[in-house]
Amino acid sequence: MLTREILTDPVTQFAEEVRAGLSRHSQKELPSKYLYDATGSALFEVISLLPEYGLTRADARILRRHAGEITSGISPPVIVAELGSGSGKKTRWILEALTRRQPTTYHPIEISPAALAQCERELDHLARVSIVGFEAEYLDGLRRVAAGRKPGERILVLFLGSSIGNFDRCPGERFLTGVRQTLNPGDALLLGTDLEKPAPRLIEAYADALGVTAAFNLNLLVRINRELGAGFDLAQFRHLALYNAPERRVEMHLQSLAAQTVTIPRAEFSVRLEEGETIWTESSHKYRAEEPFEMAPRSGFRCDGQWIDDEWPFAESLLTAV
Ligand code: AVJ
Repeated sequence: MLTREILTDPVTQFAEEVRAGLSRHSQKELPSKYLYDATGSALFEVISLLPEYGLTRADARILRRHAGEITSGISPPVIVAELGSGSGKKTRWILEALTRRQPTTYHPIEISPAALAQCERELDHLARVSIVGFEAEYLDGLRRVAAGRKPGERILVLFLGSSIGNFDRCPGERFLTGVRQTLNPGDALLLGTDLEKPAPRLIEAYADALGVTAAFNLNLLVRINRELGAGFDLAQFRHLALYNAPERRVEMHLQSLAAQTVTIPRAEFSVRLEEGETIWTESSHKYRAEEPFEMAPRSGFRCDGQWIDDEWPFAESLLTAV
């Protein structure tokens, strides 16, 4: 079965956020969630296949090997909500483990309609799984899931792939607190976190030889051109990936190769960039294995288990709402 609810995210919100981020006097920035239009979501799927980018494969290995153990402590009936499902490929292992015990409803929550449609196609064939997707931002979608739960049902929230790494550390914990507030005691959150590794290995992962990550990053300007009528010339920008050691995060930037002024008609403003100036488009924070255990009690959870991949340091942590 396959049904879908659409929650709208107007173009005006995009225009406002672009304007706010690009009119800053200090570091200009754009929200990373806008990287995921249809092209961006497809490019991310390619990134996940790159030899340099081991993150997605590490996550998938953990879920494939340990899905039974991960889900065994959550008492049925369980409904699954996934924050930012993307293609949903890795989720299959969790859903198959649960359907061995019970028919399962799966709610992918995605801001990208293209990714949501792909996720529904990817998982629709699974026996005993009903998919009800939400085209929505994380917490809006999760609130809709929680509002529809039946008495006695537990929610398992999946926040895989180190998507939490896009948040700065304090907002990330506030976000976990927001997730907790929509849940009941006994509900669970499976949290994926990419672990610290040597800076050269990280830089390679975010500045791949083929230039797929560069295309993923530059596509944000293509999207602004298309949706807001802007005049960004891609030849005047380059992709930059750097490791910010004190903050323990990879940062992606778009660097202006010349002094230039770009008009963005549907945001009703123009942005002036100096030669070498950057627009910060994404952060990918890296964690120590003990951090999920420390973040859990500060956001209303208890960490009941953790699984780490040995090939590419990455952790899945199972948090229970207390
Ligand atoms: C999907 C946010 C986890 O930060 O590693 C991959 C996105 N950006 N390459 C990440 C991404 C550039 C990815 N997350």
